[in-house]
Amino acid sequence: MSFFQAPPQLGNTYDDDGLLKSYLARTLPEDLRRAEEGHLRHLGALSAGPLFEAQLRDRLNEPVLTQWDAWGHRVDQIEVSPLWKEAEKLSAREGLVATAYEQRNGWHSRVHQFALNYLVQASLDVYSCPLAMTDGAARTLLALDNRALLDRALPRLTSRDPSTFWTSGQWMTERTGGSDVGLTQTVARQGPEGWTLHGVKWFTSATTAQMALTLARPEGNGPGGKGLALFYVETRLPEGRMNGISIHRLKDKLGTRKVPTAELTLEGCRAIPVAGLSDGIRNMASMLNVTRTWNAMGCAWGARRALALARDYATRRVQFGAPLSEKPLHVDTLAGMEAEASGLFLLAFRAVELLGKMEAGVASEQELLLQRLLTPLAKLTTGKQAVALTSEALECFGGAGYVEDTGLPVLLRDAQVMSIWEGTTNVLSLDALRAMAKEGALEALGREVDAQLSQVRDGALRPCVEAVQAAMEHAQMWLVGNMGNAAGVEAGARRLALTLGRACELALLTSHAQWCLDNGHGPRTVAAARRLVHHGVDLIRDVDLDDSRALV
Ligand code: MFK
Repeated sequence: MSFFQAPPQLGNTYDDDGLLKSYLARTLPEDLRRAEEGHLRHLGALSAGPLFEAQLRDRLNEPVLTQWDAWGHRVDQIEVSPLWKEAEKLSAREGLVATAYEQRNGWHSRVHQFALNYLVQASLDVYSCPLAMTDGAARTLLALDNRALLDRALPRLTSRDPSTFWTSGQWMTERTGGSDVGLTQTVARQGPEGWTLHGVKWFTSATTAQMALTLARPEGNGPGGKGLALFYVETRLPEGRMNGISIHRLKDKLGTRKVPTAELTLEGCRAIPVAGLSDGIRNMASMLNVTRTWNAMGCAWGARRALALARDYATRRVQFGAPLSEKPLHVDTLAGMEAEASGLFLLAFRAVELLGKMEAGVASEQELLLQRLLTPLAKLTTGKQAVALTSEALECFGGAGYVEDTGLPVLLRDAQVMSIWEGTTNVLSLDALRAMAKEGALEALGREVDAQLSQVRDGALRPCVEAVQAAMEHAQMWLVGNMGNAAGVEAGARRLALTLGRACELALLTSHAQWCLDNGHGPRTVAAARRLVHHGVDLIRDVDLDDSRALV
């Protein structure tokens, strides 16, 4: 008799997610949570049902660039996949950006917005990329308060009407530097009709956007990031032609293959300075803070999707006489993944809360410092976890996890970008160092961790409290001990940053576990916190730099 394996199924992504439910119960005001529950469940059903099915059907559709029409005109049209077209409309309708800007619920608006995205994005083939940049552009225009640009672009970027909704690009990367953006070569020239840009952008994500924020050096300006200015660009002129932009080709990438990522030449691209003619990198920072927060949340929904599929499959796959879900070693593996996914979920949402407080104008000095440090820590820590976790999830399917038409390998390929774009792990570790050195943010993080731990009373959580305290103490001592040793601090920056990120995750998970015990949400998060301790929090090691040099 032939045997056919049943594929993994998804349940409603809201109903099936006990961690999300307990988090929202703890964080959102009760009336808001109750009022929104129907919408959350609706998105959870869409995500697990029609969108997931569409995603599997759409697997082989990738964006196509047409540079020339039949009569030789340069057109540079990008056709995106059917699911992406649907995702654009859905994003507007469901308020996936707008919810944060309508500010109906003060700082909770951000938590609300990201809860919506968390439920649905894993079924939208990384449409989160244009949405993240759209959100970042809206925030940047607000922060820099350019009235004319706000009047023109903000209503579109935050529209709930698909016919008026715009997305934005974030064009930073050039051939000279993805990390060292100060090397940007694009020049801005002022002519009688305004500013034009001239140069090459080497990676532009989601190039179908109607507008972009980008960096260029006004002629005569000095080198480095200070000499750059931030410009607003609309990709098409009113008559429909491209705005001095030609698209060379789409990148042939490992993952995020539904995202049209292009190389562009700007030659006479009309642009408007957003905020003066210098300090472009500083002015772009609010965009980076938003997109890096999206990145951390992207790790949370990617990890949750991988784990949901692996967990369901474990109940369907029988080996050696029993379902995998009854095999102690498989249970151990899934439990380890759940602990990591829980930690990274809470760290990503903590970054969201702080962003929300900052934007609503209710963040304390302390919280502003914390937001500056926690954002890169969340981005870099969750990025590494998402890659490891999705790799493990694929292994849970054995050979099926390595076969494309199961729809599983794409989970890993799409996760891999999370530690690369928006700043690599190393670049973000150095950013975290700068935040600690310049702005005293480590003390703010210490106070945050103490505040989380002060909630904890249950004896089962004692090892978690001790592990966090020991890691934080070690981090502080290591930094003090290496004062004056700039190369040593730089070499150890990633170990330091990951230690702080993991310590923060464990502190958040431990205090959430206590809350769950106190509020009838069960002992599951206690087990997750205890498990995270075993995975290790403190990664700081005294590594001899000369030894490292000898190895490369
Ligand atoms: C779900 C997925 C969603 C995500 C989708 C996104 C789509 C992907 C698109 C991309 O990947 S776009 C490309 C992303 N590229 C990067 O993220 C660049 C990575 N490199 C860095 O972040 C470097 O650290 C940086 C370019 C910022 C270093 O440049 P500099 O010139 O050495 O910057 P410097 O001197 O440290 O900072 C300049 C100013 O900006 C300083 O202010 P002051 O002038 O007042 O001193 C800094 O404090 C400020 N600044 C820099 N980074 C900041 C910041 N302020 C706040 N937050 C930050 N993170």
